[in-house]
Amino acid sequence: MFTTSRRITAVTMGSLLGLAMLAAPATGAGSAGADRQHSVPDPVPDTVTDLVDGQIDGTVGAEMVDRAFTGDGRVETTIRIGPIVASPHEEGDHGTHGDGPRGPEEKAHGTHTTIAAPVPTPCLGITCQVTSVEPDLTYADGSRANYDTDIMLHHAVLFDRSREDITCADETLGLAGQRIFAAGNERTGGQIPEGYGLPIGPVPLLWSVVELENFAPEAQAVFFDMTVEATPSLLDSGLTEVTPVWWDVANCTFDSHHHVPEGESTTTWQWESTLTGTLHAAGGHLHDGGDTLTLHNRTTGDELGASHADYGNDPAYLGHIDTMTTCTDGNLGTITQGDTLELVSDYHSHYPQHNAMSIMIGFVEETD
Ligand SMILES: [Cu+2]
Repeated sequence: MFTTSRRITAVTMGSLLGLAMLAAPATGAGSAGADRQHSVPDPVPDTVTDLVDGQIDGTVGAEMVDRAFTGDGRVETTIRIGPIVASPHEEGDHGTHGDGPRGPEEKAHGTHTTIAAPVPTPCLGITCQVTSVEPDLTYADGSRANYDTDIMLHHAVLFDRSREDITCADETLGLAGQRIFAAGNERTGGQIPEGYGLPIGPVPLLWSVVELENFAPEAQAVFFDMTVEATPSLLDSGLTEVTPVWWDVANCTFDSHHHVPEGESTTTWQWESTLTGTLHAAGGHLHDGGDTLTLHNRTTGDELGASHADYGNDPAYLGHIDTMTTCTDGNLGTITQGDTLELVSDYHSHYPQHNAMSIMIGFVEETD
């Protein structure tokens, strides 16, 4: 079902971004999910150049700063992307914050900086199964960067260009590779239920896009950190593989932005499933004003998962969205190829927004 040309061109976006270390051929990228792998970089198509032009301010490095065996066969790796120098915001005005509908009454105004970075593999030359990812935004000394220090993590997306994206396979964005994890400023971790793992190949085919919003009148240097827990699968990890699936009301656009009006609103998006299996985990991302993100299987009538936004739990967020709940108990429901899945996004915003987001990532055990 996947053509050779599509599989091969998925390699090229990383090279295009000047990520020299990503230009290595993906040969031997592991046996897991071999049907979505490819091995040869090829010339950059013009459509991808157009897509990325103007979206990325530059590239930065990334480093594995810590690595420890947890004793139960897992490896915990801390990866730091950066330093990322967020451009100064001349006006430095936050707006005010207060009681809801949801989130602050005024949009925060800052200056955006977007970078691309290679991501070192947590697997050290062998295939492994990732079981959790914990994101954070910090300064060089390890202290946390947030609204209370005049900066926020607009979003970070992690791509595996050794595999084809599930819901954007036929779109230009699909050329970037499979979207396997994302984080907003709420920094929700990705947790895969016991017994399951996300397969990552042995060569560094992971890369990321990180967008920051700086409210300070001076530049700020920060790091996007990820603590990744993985089980090396030299022989048999004993874990069942799951496939990451990205559902997004503005799917396959580079920025995932969509409009929400002032007040209560619902935005929906449907996708005809191209895979068959069981959904084992799901988590969502919304912006200020966001309430709930729900995934339904309209064919079976089942609700598969809901992710709720919350506010006011951590003073560092100054009233902005600080929590998205996740569903990680496993067995959230079944999906059959051809089923209609619907993502329903509820906002109750103090102000109209042109760049809201409503994204859910799920992990599916494919059974066909
Ligand atoms: Cu976002």
